[in-house]
Amino acid sequence: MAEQKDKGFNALGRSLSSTEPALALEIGGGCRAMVEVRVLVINTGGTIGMVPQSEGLAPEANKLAAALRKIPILHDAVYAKETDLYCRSGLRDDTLVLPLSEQNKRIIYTILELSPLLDSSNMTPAEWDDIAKHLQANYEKYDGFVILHGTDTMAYTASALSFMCENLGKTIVLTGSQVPIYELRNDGRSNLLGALLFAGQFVIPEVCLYFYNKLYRGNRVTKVDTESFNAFSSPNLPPLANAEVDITINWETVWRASTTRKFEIHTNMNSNVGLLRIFPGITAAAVKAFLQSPMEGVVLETYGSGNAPNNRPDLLDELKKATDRNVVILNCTQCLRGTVSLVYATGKTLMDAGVIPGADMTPEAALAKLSYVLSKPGLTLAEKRQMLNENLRGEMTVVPIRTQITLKDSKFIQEIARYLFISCKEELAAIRDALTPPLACVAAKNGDLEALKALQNMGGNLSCGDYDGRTPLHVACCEGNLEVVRHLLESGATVYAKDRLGATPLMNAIKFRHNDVISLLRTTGAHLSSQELLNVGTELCSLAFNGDVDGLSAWQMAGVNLKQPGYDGNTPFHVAKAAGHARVVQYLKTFAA
Ligand code: ASN
Repeated sequence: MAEQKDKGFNALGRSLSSTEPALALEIGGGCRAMVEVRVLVINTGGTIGMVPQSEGLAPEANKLAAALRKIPILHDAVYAKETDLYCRSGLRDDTLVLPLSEQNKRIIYTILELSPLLDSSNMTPAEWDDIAKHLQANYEKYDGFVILHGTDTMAYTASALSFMCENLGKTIVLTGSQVPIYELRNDGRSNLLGALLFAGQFVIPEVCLYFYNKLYRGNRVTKVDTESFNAFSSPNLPPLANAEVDITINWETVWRASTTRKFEIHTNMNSNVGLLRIFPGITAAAVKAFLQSPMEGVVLETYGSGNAPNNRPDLLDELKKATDRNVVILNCTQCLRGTVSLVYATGKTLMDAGVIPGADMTPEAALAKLSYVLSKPGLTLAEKRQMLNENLRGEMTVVPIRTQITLKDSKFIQEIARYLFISCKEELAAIRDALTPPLACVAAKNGDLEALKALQNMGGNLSCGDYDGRTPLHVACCEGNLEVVRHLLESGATVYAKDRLGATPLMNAIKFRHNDVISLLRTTGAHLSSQELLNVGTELCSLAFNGDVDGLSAWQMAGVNLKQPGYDGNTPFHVAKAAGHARVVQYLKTFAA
C-alpha cells in the first residue's frame, strides 16, 4: 500500500511557541500565511473527564474547559489574549486554541458539553441521535469535529455514526482515554491533541477513532484491552493514519462519499436488533426466544469463517423460520480477525437458511449497519438485504470484480522509473504520489477528463493538493469546467480542501463567477469558511461601488447575505445608491431585501 507522508508536525507537541504566530501574521502573504481552523469538540463523557466519587470514577460536568485552559499544549493563552479570542464574534467562552502547528495552522476549538455526561456504558441510540443532531446543527460552522466518549462503547457509537452521517465531507474523530485527563500520568492529553490535529488539519471525510497514536476507521474498531493505553484494534483494516515522529496518512485507504449530495443525518435507528453469539450446545429454545417478535434483525456471531453446526436441524429450523418471517440475519465471525466465507459446508448451510454473509465486519459495525438499513424508509425487504450486502461506509472488505489497472501497467510511470533506475513497488508508488497532484491539476486546468481518469486508475489520489495546497477541484473551479468539477466530486474530491492561503474551491468559483459551478458545489454542501467570510461585507461594497452585478450574484449564489456592511458600516445597497448604480440597486432590492 502506498503511503503519503505528511511531514510537518508531530502529534506530541512539536509546535511553535506562542510568540511565533505574530511573526507569521506580520510576514503574511510573502511567507507562510497562517490559517485559522475551527473544530467543535462534543463532550459526551467517559473516563477522559472523570473524577473519583464515592461510588467510583464518574464524569463531572463543567470542569473540562477550565482544566484544559491550564495545559499549555492544549491552550495557547498568549495567542488567545493577543487576538482577543473570547470577544471575537461567534466564539463561545468555552473556546480554546492550540499552539501553532508546524503546518502553520491555528486550531481554535470549542467544547460543547452534553448533559448529563455519561459513562459510555449508559449510552443508548438516543444519545447517538443527540450527537448526530449537534453535528448537523454545527456542520457549516466548523472545519472538523472531535467527539469525546467513553471507551467501553466507543466502537458502537463510531459504527453507528458512520452510517448515520450520510454524504459526510468533513473529519469526525472520536476519542477518549483510559485514565482521566486530570491525573498526572494520563493518555487523555495526547489522545485529545492528536484528535484535534487530525480533525483540524486534514480532510479525512470519515467517522474515525483516534487512540494511542493511531487514527482508525470508526466502524472497523473494537475495544480489546481494559488496561493498556493501546485499547483499540482494527483487525481487518490497517489504521488510516499513524501519528509517530511523522504523521503518515494512508490516503488510499480513506473512504470517500464520492457524491454531489449534501451532508445529512439519519436518526431513529431501528432498535429491534441484537447480537446472538452461538456456542457449543446452544439450545434451539434459546435461539427461538431470541428471534421472537419484535426482533427484526440479528447479527449471528458464528465460529471461524462463518460456521454454525450443520448437524443441528432444530437450530437451523429456528433460523429458517425467522428468515421466513422476514427477520434479517447477518453472519459475522466470533474471531477477532478474518472474514466469513463459504469454505466450509457448515457455513453454506447458514446461507441456505437465508442468512446474509457479513464478510469481515466487526459485530459492532454489523449491528449498527442492520439498525441503520432496517430503519431506512421506503425500501422493500429485498432492497434492504441488498444494501446489507453492499459496502456502505468502508465497513467491510469487498474484493473488486474488475481488475484494476495497476501502477505496473502505466507506461508513463514505467518510463520515469526506468530513467530513475527504480523498480520496487514502494518507490513506484512514491513517484505516483509525488506526480499525481501537479499532473491532476494540469488535467483539471485543461478539462482533460481522460487524463484524470487515467491518474485515478493508477490509484492516484485526486484530492491531494500541489505544493500550494491547491487540489484539482480548486483548479477546475477557477476554470469553470462543470463536467470536470462533477467528475472530481463523484470521485471523492473534497469541497472542504483549503489551499495554502485558506481558499476553498467555492471561493475560487466565486472569484471567477462560475455560477453553475457554484450551484453544484453548494448542492454538495460547500460553504465559505469563517476565515473567508471575515471581510466579505467590504468585498460586497466594493462590487456594489463598481456596479458589478455579476460579482454580487456569484456571492449570492454561494449563500452569502448581501446585506452585510463593509468596514465603515455601509451596506452594499447604500454604496450602490450613493454611486448611482441603478441596476445594482434594483438587483440588491430583489436579493438583499
Ligand atoms: N467506563 C468508561 C467509559 O466507557 C471507560 C473509559 O472511558 N475508559 O465511559
